[in-house]
Amino acid sequence: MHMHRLEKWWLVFGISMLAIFLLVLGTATFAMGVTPPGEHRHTVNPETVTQNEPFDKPGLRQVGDNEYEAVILAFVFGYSPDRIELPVGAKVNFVLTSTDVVHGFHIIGTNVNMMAVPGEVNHTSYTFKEPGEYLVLCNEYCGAAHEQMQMRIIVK
Ligand SMILES: [Cu+2]
Repeated sequence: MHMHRLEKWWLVFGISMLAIFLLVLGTATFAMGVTPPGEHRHTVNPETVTQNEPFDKPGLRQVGDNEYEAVILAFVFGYSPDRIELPVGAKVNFVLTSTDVVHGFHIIGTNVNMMAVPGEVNHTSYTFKEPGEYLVLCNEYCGAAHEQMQMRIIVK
């Protein structure tokens, strides 16, 4: 079989690139222990979630100097709690899950935008530097009264 010189080079180049890619991937995975973020998944059983810590007592608790943990349950068609009050400058660590279907958790005017997925716990943090009333909306269509699904965060 006759192969053109450029074809041979192209074949060598392609195979070398593949070998380098697999070498980099293999080194990162097995030698350096790099894993996708999904490795730190935090799961719960959605059927018993309301009986177990911390979702048996959703709400706000102080965990530090002007730092809070907000445990929030999303369900059709609302959030528990549906209102939290915070002092200005409070850092809030949100812990969120859903008891039924997929919901959204978007704090309007901020970059906080999470999904509430049954069986999965989502985390994020946000510092409320500006006083005001923050509206939280569900932005994953979840049923007939989806547009009524909301909560408020009052910062003063
Ligand atoms: Cu919803």
